[in-house]
Amino acid sequence: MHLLLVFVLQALWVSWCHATQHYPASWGHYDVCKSQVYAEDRLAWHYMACQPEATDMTKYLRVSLDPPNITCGDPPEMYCALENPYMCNNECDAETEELAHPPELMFDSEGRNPTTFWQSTSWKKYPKPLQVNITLSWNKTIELTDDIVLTFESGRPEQLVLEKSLDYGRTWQPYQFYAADCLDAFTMEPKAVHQLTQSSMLEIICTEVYSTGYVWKYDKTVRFEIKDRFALLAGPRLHNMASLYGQLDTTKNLRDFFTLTDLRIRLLRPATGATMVDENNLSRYFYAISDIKVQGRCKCNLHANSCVFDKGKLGCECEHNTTGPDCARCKRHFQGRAWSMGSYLPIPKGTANICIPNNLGTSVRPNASSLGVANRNQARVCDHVLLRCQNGGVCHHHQRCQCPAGFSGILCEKTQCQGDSCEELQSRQTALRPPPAAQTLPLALLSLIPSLLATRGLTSL
Ligand SMILES: *[C@@H]1O[C@H](CO)[C@@H](O)[C@H](O)[C@H]1NC(C)=O
Ligand SMILES: *[C@@H]1O[C@H](CO)[C@@H](O)[C@H](O)[C@H]1NC(C)=O
Ligand SMILES: *[C@@H]1O[C@H](CO)[C@@H](O)[C@H](O)[C@H]1NC(C)=O
Ligand SMILES: *[C@@H]1O[C@H](CO)[C@@H](O)[C@H](O)[C@H]1NC(C)=O
Ligand SMILES: *[C@@H]1O[C@H](CO)[C@@H](O)[C@H](O)[C@H]1NC(C)=O
Ligand SMILES: *[C@@H]1O[C@H](CO)[C@@H](O)[C@H](O)[C@H]1NC(C)=O
Ligand SMILES: [Ca+2]
Repeated sequence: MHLLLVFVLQALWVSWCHATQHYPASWGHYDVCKSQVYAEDRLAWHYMACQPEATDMTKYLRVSLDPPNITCGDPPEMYCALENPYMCNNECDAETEELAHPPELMFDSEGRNPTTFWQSTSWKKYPKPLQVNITLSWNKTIELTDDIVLTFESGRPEQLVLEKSLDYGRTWQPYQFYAADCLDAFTMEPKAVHQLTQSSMLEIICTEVYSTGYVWKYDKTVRFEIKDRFALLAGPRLHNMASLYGQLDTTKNLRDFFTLTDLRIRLLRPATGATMVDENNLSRYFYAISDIKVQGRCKCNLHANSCVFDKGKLGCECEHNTTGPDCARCKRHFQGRAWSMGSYLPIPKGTANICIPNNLGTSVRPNASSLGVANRNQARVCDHVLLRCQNGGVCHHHQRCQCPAGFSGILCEKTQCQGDSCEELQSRQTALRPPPAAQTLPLALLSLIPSLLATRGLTSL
């Protein structure tokens, strides 16, 4: 009975959405999992897709270094400045608190003067490479919502690879390559993130933008540009939010790209500042990192709006009768239909795809299509029930609305577009058509897009 109610409420919702074509900028927070509504003279729950707020994820990670004894200070060492071999006043001594540079100092709160930083031993064994892996582990699937920013206290490395793991460190994939000379270091053509387009937005690039060792005094940061990649989708203004949400909701690669359990910073070659390494004074070459920023949220498959850190472990507080660290299963006795992640569609509150009790007879069990459930295995963009194509659009295989001339948007809900924005929209739709075998995985960066665009002021787009 209450499922029927949900159905009715959803129908109301959707028609409200369609009636309200001028989308408010506050769209897509997905911060509420359920609300009580009064319908047919009684109170009932209305369930919605929900996700935790984005936060500083460095508070919840475990850091490990490889080799483990690569931190400076045991035995104590004296370092010289890269740009001046006579300036040798940087002393590292693990036994003295003021002179020690342990890994934790990459994650303490900055803003103090002087900055606190982790530092490696110097390149004593030159020409044997000085290589360090810094691995950050959450033991939980998380979704990035903002740029990863590494701030170096030393010169920025000449070669560095950022890698990620989606399976708790069993396998690793590169995220981005950084080198002073990409061809030489990785046999890759150098590329900057602003050269990416919608069709190449998930490309793994090598960039030379962050490896200019000699001018490190003026810029010490190395970035992995999440926001710039989001902006490729979000468009110059918020006109395309509806189609954007739809595309993200159905494109597994896109969701996976921003999802991870571990990050690894592979430092492959320190800043040398000049073409020749000064073999007589190797105390000038080392790595030092003062800060690492990782903003993100727990991946809860749109079934939780909070994530708790308990006994050193992050876990979603699952709603919708789901369970598990990522809410990726139905609770016992609530397996009346296959588990499904929540859906961002229909905008703005999504579809909760709650788990339902086992003991509902098949006759009563709701049919996925009759509930407008967005099942990610055959992600439903449109249908003839709740996700109706508007303005005479025709739904094709539940995958897209074919819109008549003059209309656009995932449900053909937009009445017009002018000049450039028309073409842009069309190319975007071509670029991001969901792959035929889209699988089940989440995505949580969506709610962020409006706010990040707002903070960027949109002008740079
Ligand atoms: C760093 O990790 C990579 C795998 O991501 C591994 O191949 C390499 O040997 C490690 N390097 C060091 C110095 O531990
Ligand atoms: C670290 O330990 C390994 C062996 O455990 C040793 O070969 C290496 O020289 C040590 N490195 C430093 C910088 O102390
Ligand atoms: C590096 O040069 C400085 C200045 O000449 C000197 O004080 C220091 O001992 C040198 N370090 C090494 C390892 O030669
Ligand atoms: C990771 O989390 C699981 C529970 O989800 C726990 O059993 C395991 O011990 C944790 N591993 C580490 C290294 O903390
Ligand atoms: C989950 O199950 C409980 C009963 O154990 C029920 O009260 C609650 O309404 C259910 N929640 C959802 C989202 O179906
Ligand atoms: C679900 O509904 C469709 C028509 O809307 C029907 O063809 C299909 O057989 C139904 N599936 C089940 C499991 O009832
Ligand atoms: Ca610090």
